[in-house]
Amino acid sequence: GRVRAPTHIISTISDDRGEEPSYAGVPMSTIVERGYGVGDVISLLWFKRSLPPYCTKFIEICIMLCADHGPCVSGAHNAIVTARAGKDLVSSLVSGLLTIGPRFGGAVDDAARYFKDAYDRGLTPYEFVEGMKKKGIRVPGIGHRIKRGDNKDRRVQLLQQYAYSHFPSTKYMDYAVQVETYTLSKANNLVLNVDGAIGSLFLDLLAGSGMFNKQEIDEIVEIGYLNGLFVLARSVGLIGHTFDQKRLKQPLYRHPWEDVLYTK
Ligand code: Q5B
Repeated sequence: GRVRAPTHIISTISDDRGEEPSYAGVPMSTIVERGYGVGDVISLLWFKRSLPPYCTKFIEICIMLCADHGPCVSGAHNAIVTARAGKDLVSSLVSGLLTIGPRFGGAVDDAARYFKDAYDRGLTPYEFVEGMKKKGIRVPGIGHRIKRGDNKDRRVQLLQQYAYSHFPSTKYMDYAVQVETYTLSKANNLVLNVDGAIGSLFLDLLAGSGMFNKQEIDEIVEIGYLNGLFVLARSVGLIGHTFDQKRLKQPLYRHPWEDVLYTK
């Protein structure tokens, strides 16, 4: 019989061979006709399934809330400096994106991993936080440079409010809030931050929507899909900052001497 030559690439999320491209089997025309949004497209291309509207709306809220956080954060600063060095859009964007990591915006996956492990093992917030301290690991999803217990992050509150009114269960987020209550008793800056809110709420979405089995949830958490939400969202802001600098015809950035401690 006919033998298929081995292929060099396996792809399962999209197909451009027919009359029109399709995402996870859904043709472009259907996506447009049914009024799908970015959340639906992310569901198809990342999770290979159509998620219920409350889930796709949640994904879109995450993206809207994380799109930008002003010019002073690491990513925007890098993009601004790069744009002012005369570099192109892609260079400025990438320079900003490269700052996303364990301290800035890239703690979503680890927050989900650690909150899930601690909750599933039945650890009290005290046992979890003190256990992390003994291991010398900062709790991902906790802490912020400018937010405080008496000045909480509005984005976190908005995500929580949405989940309370739409999610069947918020057990992981409730656990993250208990962790926050404990960390705030130690220091006023140790609030649940936007990474921790998205990480814990996405666990609730995965576990409560009935759209994923246990093996799929473990795989999503293990591979680390969730930093992708911050990366995608913040790209919108980083591109905006790049255009802003170019529109303003800003000159080459040079950091002022007065702001450097020259020491031996
Ligand atoms: N301490 C975020 O630190 C930050 C602790 C902790 C235990 C913790 C820090 C951290 C985990 C990673 C994380 C996401 C680096 C943050 C984001 C997006 C953003 C950004 C924006 C946007 C801030 C002072 C004392 C020390 C530390 C202890 C701090 N965090 N202990 N667990 N998690 N968090 N990142 O203020 O005894 O004095 O040595 O790494 O979730 O990135 O808006 O800016 O949208 O753009 O620099 O919101 O919390 O505090 O380093 O001076 O620490 O607190 O051990 O204790 P800070 P430090 P000690 S959201």
